[in-house]
Amino acid sequence: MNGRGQERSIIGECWNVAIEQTLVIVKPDGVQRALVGEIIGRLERRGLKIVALGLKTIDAELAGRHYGEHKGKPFYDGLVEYIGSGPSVIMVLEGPDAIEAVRSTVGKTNPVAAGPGTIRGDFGMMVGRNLIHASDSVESGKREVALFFGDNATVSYDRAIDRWIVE
Ligand code: IDP
Ligand code: MG
Repeated sequence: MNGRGQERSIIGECWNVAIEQTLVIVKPDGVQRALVGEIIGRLERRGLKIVALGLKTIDAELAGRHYGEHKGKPFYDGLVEYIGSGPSVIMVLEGPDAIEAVRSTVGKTNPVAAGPGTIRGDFGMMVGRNLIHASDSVESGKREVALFFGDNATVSYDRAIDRWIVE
């Protein structure tokens, strides 16, 4: 218990803030440019917890399922080619309001419009090479985590620092 009569659970509610999971992909350009550590480090230092992690080349079938909402758009074929052009680092991050926290750390889709201090704003130049994917809603987060890692594949654990990050 946390002193307010609430259970201190890692997944659930803490002080009216939802503990969420989000799927993050360091895309092939991030891997090739040796930015994996930099990108994960920024998200980790913000307070997010890694609960699943792997390296994989995303084939066209998986890309089609992941990016289904973009089928038919002019950039779709190029997007599938880009995301499958080499290995990606794929992870599930967890934390309070994790969807919004990660999206704001990642920055706008087009790196040129992304603010300085964001991952895309600091390291990207073009929308078709924007380094990183992050789920855009709780619903898409759940769908994407299940798509890449299956059900119940995340690891539940406590870190000593969590009480300095989650009130
Ligand atoms: P998001 O990654 O910020 O959620 P979405 O609009 O969902 O952005 O687009 C998915 C991905 O498709 C982008 O991250 C980017 O890699 C690619 N993309 C989106 N718009 C364009 C475009 O106009 N040209 C080329 N690639 C694009
Ligand atoms: Mg999106």
